[in-house]
Amino acid sequence: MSGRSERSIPWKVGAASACAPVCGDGIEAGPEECDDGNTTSGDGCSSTCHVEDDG
Ligand SMILES: [Ca+2]
Repeated sequence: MSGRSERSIPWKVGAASACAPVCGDGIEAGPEECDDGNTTSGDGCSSTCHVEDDG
């Protein structure tokens, strides 16, 4: 039997959004204290992804 060619596995590493600490993407990473998926202040997690004291 033949015809079996080597196939390179397409490792897609182009999208770095899952690793990069982007405030508002819902992923708490890097310097972010929180990330609730938005960049709205006043809801407990500020626009810069710092925990807000709702007091
Ligand atoms: Ca927020």
